[in-house]
Amino acid sequence: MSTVIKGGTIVTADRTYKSDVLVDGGKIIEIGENLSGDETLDASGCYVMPGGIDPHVHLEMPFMGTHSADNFEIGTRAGLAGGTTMVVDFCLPSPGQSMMEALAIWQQKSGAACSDYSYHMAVTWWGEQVFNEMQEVVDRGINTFKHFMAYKGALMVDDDEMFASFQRCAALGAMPLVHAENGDVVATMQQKLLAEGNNGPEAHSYSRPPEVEGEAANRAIMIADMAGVPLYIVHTSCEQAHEAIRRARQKGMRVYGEPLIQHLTLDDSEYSNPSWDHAAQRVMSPPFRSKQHQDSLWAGLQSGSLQVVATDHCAFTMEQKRFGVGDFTKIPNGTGGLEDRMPMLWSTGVRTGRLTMNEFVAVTSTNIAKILNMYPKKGAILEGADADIVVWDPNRSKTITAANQQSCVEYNVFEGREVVGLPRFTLTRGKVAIEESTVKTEPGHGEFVGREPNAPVGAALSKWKEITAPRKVERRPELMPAGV
Ligand code: DUC
Ligand code: ZN
Ligand code: ZN
Ligand code: ZN
Repeated sequence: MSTVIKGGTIVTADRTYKSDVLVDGGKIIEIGENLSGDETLDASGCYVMPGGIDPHVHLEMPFMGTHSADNFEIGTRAGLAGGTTMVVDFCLPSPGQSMMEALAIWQQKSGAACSDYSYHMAVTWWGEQVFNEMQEVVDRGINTFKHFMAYKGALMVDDDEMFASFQRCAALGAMPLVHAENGDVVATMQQKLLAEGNNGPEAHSYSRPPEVEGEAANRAIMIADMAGVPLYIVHTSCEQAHEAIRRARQKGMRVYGEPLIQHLTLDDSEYSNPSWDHAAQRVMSPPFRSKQHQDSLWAGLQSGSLQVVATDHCAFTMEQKRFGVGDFTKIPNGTGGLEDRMPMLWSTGVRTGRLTMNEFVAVTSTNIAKILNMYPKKGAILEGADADIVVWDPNRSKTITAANQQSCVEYNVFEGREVVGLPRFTLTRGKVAIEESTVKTEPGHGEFVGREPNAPVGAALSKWKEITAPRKVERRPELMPAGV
């Protein structure tokens, strides 16, 4: 059965034009005037855009003694409700666990996904087994490897491990991702704050200042350049990390930065709220920053030094957050955002004039589809592309509230925000999953999206330079120190 999206204005990362879109068999089969199909979706007054891609989510992830509350079914439904048609989750082997074993667990968890999905693989420990398995992971369509520079004693990898893994990525044509925070400094600051009696959620943000993130971002960039590999820095939240990315890019390095919608729109005054629950709900890493850091992130999206807006969706219930009463280091780190990313960015970005509509599409969908090597299957309104489409009504509005959200947690960090700009329809591979406030999602409809290596083997240079092989210098015997 074919579907025609009629009377709308197509908005892509490149251009804006009036046209109909004909969809069949899960794909866009024609773009043109006066098209007809078995079913017609009225897009008049709407923008027809590539569905959003959220490249940073944690669904049902084991973490900090519990697991994140939204599973793949709930998380992908929340995404679709807000115009996001694909998510990329992090497959997280526990230290010592085989990547293949972890992948099998993730494949089982994602079986009920309502939209398409992919994975990044995390390198949480290092050894010959990991080195070998990375090839198998790439063969299974996963071309990105995540490294935690924080969470000491748990997920964190040291510099020697990171350097070894980055070189392996270069050899495989894969790209490393980093969570950039200096885990040693964070651990020391946490102990100091607790010893001084600072045990509330506000101390979480004191233990992870912007310098901690800037230092790690700089370090990861230099190590990536030495390994000759591009680098993607997740949840870039502050000027210090953004500055490191800008400088690297100006020098010709392929370094990408990903601000979160939370860091763009919520600031560190949230931690001063007199309610413990309110502050703890907003505990995530990196923490929310001051207004100056927000301005820096917006400027990065506008100038192109930052390329992607994600969520790091990692929702915990109040019961889980309260594990940290009396000790902020035990509050599970994470906030939700999957359902709200697109409406919040439209409202605070496009409606304020900070982003054009085309830039909105670029940072919510097209840029990451290219970076992850899945364009134009995803991230495009083109004939032959997957029909992952959002028909965006710029005049639909709502007040965000936990009472009406898809996420299973009982609060929302954007509670009370008025958003203008919402999906009229969200289509996942041609199927209407959302029609205004009616949810028609199908658990299990989602498919895994495999991604080829980004670059030919050994060619994933971070910048255009020849890496010179070490050359031993021949020295004249009479100029050698005596006795050698
Ligand atoms: N930060 C969070 O807040 N949650 C999940 C993992 C992370 O790095
Ligand atoms: Zn569990
Ligand atoms: Zn992280
Ligand atoms: Zn994350």
